[in-house]
Amino acid sequence: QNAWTLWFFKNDKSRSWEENQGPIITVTTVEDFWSLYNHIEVASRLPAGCDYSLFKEGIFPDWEDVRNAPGGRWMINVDKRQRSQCLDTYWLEILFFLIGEHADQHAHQVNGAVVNVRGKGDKLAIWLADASQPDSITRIGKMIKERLEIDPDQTIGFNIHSEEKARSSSAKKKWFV
Ligand code: MGP
Repeated sequence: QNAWTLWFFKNDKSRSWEENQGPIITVTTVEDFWSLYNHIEVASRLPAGCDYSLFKEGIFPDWEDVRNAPGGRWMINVDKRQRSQCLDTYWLEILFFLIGEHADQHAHQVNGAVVNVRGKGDKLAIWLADASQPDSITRIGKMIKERLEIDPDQTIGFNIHSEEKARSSSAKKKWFV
C-alpha cells in the first residue's frame, strides 16, 4: 500500500537532534524490505543512543512533521534484561504491522514506528497521525499488545506529541490499554 523509509539516528552531540536523523532507504516491496532487513544490524546490537525509525515515505520521524504534529505515540518499554530476548522480535513484529498494513481500517492512522536503544532501557513506539480519535487509538493499542503478546495485566501508554514536546519526557499519558 505504501512506500516506507528507514531512518537511522546516531547521537552526535555536536549536531542537532534533527541533523542526527538520516534516511537509509525507502522500500516499496516485501522483497526490498527483506533485503534491507538482512543487510542492517539488528536493533539489540546497535550502540546505546541510536534509533531506527520506519515511516511512510515523506514523513520526517519527528513531532514537528505536519503529518505527525496532531498525533501521538504508543510507547512500549523494554527492560534491560529483556533486550536480547524481546527487542528484535518486538521490532520485527512492529515492522510487519506497519508494512503489512495490519491496522486494517485504521491503517491511515499509522505513520511509523521507532526503536530507541538506550542504556537505561530500550523503548519502542508506534506513531499515530491523529490524537483526537480515541477509538482508533485504543483499537490500535490493543492490536499491538496482542501482536507482541504483551501480558494483558501490563499496560502500555499513549503520549500526545504536542504535550510531550511541551513537557519533555515526563508527559502524562492519556490512554492506556
Ligand atoms: P528520545 O530520544 O525520544 O528519548 O528523546 P531518550 O533518549 O530516552 O530520552 P528521554 O528524554 O525520553 O529520557 C530524547 C530527546 O530528544 C528529547 O528530550 C528531545 O530533546 C529530543 N527529541 C526526541 N524526539 C522524538 C524529538 C522530536 O520529534 N523532535 C525534536 N525536535 N526533538 C526530539
